[in-house]
Amino acid sequence: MSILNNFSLEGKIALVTGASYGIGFSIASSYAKAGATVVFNDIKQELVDKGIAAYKEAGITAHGYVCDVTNEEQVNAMVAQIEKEVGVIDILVNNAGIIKRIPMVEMSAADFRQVIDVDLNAPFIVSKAVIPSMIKKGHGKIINICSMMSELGRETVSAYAAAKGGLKMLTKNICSEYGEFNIQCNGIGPGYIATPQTAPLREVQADGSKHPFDQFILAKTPANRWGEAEDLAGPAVFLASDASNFVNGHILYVDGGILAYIGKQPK
Ligand code: NAP
Ligand code: GCO
Repeated sequence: MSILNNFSLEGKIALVTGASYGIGFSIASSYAKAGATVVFNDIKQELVDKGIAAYKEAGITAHGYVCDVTNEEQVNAMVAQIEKEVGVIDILVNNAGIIKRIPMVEMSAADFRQVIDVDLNAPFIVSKAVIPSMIKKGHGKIINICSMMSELGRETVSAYAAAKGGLKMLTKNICSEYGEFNIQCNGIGPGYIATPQTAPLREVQADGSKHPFDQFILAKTPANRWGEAEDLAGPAVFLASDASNFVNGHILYVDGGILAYIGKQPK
């Protein structure tokens, strides 16, 4: 038998949250290519429709549901519907996320809470909804999409860093609490990836030059480029597959080397 069989997701059902585009779409597509049945959700019907069309164009039949991951009732109803219509979820990727870039002293408590709600409370709510069936089935994989901000801070992202730091610890706790049931919970910490979420940081300036933040990130990244959503595909398949059955509570940083690097020396 080939070692590559260990990476196959044939026969598995994967739910990727907020996956009609961006990183979630790329991860879900890689799961389909590895043999899994893909299920995703988004807040709005139009985004679910767009997502289904985009998967179709990529040759993938995806099951899309409208659900706000911060709403426990909606999440429980969606998971019950998926179990009925598609089957028990083997792989959950908590991908849906938002960011608000506001200096901390100017940020309202309501804005702070909203980021925590989507980026931290929702992974708790969705994980909680899928774990009981994973226990009954005898296995499960939960992958939380963390961030550089699970380790580092920077100006304007206090809520996001607090949420993603918390998500790293939720990952370790799910591993600690449910590892004995053959559930592996790991995180992926993407570096700076070119998606709609980071588009404002890459906007070309009026004079045609790169955005200062764009230049800053290139100087901080040994790979000397932004990541593409596709860069996360291989690590995501690994963490969803039997190849990682003894990897638990780990955050796999996929960052072109940012966390290893002290930064470029000024000339
Ligand atoms: P994105 O392009 O903004 O996509 C995020 C997705 O999540 C969208 O489809 C969004 O739907 C959905 N979503 C937001 N709130 C939701 C909710 N309450 N319920 C259901 N779906 C919801 O972001 P991305 O860059 O692909 O990021 C995906 C994940 O990776 C996020 O957790 C993000 O924090 C993380 N991440 C991104 C980067 C990066 O550099 N891009 C780096 C590290 C980590 P709507 O369009 O309807 O809002
Ligand atoms: C920011 C960015 C980041 C990234 C990512 C880094 O404003 O600094 O949006 O937070 O999206 O999470 O890993």
